[in-house]
Amino acid sequence: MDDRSPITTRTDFDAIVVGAGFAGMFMLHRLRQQGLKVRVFERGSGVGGTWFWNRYPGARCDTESMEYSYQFDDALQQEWNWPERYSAQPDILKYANHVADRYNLRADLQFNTKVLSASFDEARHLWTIATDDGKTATARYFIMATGTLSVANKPKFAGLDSFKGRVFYTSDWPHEGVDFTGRRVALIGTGSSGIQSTPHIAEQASRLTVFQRTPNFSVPARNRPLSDEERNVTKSRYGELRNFTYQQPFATNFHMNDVSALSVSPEERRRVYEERWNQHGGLHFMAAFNDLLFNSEANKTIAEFIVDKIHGIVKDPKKAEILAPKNGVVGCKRLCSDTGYFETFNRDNVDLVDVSQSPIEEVTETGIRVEGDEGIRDFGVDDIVFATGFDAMTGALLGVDIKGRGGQSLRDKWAAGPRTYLGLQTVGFPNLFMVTGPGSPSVLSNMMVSIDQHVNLISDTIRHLESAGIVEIEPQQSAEDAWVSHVNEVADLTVYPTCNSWYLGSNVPGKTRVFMPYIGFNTYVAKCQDVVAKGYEGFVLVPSERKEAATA
Ligand code: N01
Repeated sequence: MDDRSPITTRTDFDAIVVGAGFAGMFMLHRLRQQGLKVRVFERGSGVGGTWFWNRYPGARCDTESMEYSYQFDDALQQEWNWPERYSAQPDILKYANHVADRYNLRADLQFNTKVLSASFDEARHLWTIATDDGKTATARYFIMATGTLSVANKPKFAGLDSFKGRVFYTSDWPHEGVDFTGRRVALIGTGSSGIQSTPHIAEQASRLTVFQRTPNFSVPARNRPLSDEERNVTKSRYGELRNFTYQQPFATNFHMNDVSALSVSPEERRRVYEERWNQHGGLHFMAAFNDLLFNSEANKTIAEFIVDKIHGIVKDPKKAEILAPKNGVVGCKRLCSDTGYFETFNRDNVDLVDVSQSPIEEVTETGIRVEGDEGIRDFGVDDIVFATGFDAMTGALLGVDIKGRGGQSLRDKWAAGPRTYLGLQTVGFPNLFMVTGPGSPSVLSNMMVSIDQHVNLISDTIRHLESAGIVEIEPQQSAEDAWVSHVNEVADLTVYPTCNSWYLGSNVPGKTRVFMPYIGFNTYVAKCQDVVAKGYEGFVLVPSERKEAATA
């Protein structure tokens, strides 16, 4: 918390930003550079967003460190030394804090403050924001930098409140850490968070029982320390590398092998997959061939390869059978990147329970009850770890009760799924901007690059509005409708809509199934540039009355 006086007056700020993760911090920096008075509200007690909350053992980024970092200041990227190829959560949080200090961001950050609601005043072209400290503040621009994976999906198992042991969520991990020594631990969920934490918890716990609903594809991350030489080589051509990633569909350098998986012999395919598995690792796997995400026959070849690997690693054939996805589509759910995940199931203290056919029935005082063909099975545990994911992309946006023009609620408008123009704005909510909102590349890109692009676009737009005397910006209905259709048309060209994933919101009970991210960062950037070049094509820009009168 900063030491400045609390907000006591209305209309205090030019811009109010929600969230002090990487998006909110950069947004603040950019707008302050433009001379705007900005306040950032953050519900946590520190900066870092997702990296502030997700402190579970093994938490690590799946984008390479030298790319998963800010690019707005060459001095910053030259002076910072990432220790590993893929950064661990503590290193990323250290970096976030360094940035906050280096640019004196804390002066305009208000921590421990949750934004509850926001409403638009049409007569005054202002947003009024209410926070959980009972105060309100107004601003001309309201910017949601709330992240895409920031609201936890917490399954409501019957009896959970009666459980006498400890309960943890990977997405809200205790800051002091957790000691599992001598404990019997249940872990529910086998997405990236479960897959990363499993090997670490298994090392400490007396027994770890993993409850798996859907088998997942995971490949070795091949993480390792970065040498000075490697860092220096990247730093010497950082500008060139950053430009290159801006032209890539996922805003990262995946080393795409620009050949169809179906155009080569089975032996050659195997050779390429082995090379990716042994050397590149991680998400680079999806670039082993150029059609893995577009052609289900091509995708089957990589699925078979990974399934073979799982059977080769996991010694107990029953466990291997449960772990290996059947008819799975690789990358449809985000591909996981692990260090020793499948190997962990060879430990004597690790069990695996398939809950795909017989879901977790309830949590009892002493453990987890599963009822299925084998009758009722009780698993006595001391601790339960939920690695059950997020209400992704819309959860945090709809977590604030946002009311736009005519008192329309964003929750109502998006009841059947999010509708935006460019993932940036939505009709009926003037001057509300979303950083990496639904309909933008966001989670299907290197988030740091998408944040860079969106923050620059929003701040440039605000600069334009200020200089042109525009008091409101909002998408045209036709532009929004066309964009929503386009996002879906592009998704339908790929394998993404063919499974249940958080990209579609289908991991959250009751959430409408709609594909949310836009696929193709490079085409998205070109589209945004074109929109701006054409005078903000697809947006309605309302001049101030004074200006209207002057030009009448
Ligand atoms: O969440 P998930 P996550 N009963 O939604 C299961 C990023 N991330 O936190 O598949 C039983 O992927 C659910 O089962 P199912 C990354 O983008 C990145 O792991 O729905 N199980 C699934 O197995 C990632 O994709 C990094 O059938 C239940 C699991 O919980 C995203 O965050 C690290 C259940 C949730 O998996 C989300 O990952 C961590 C229930 N009632 C996260 N409800 C890196 O950078 C849910 N599940 C590497």
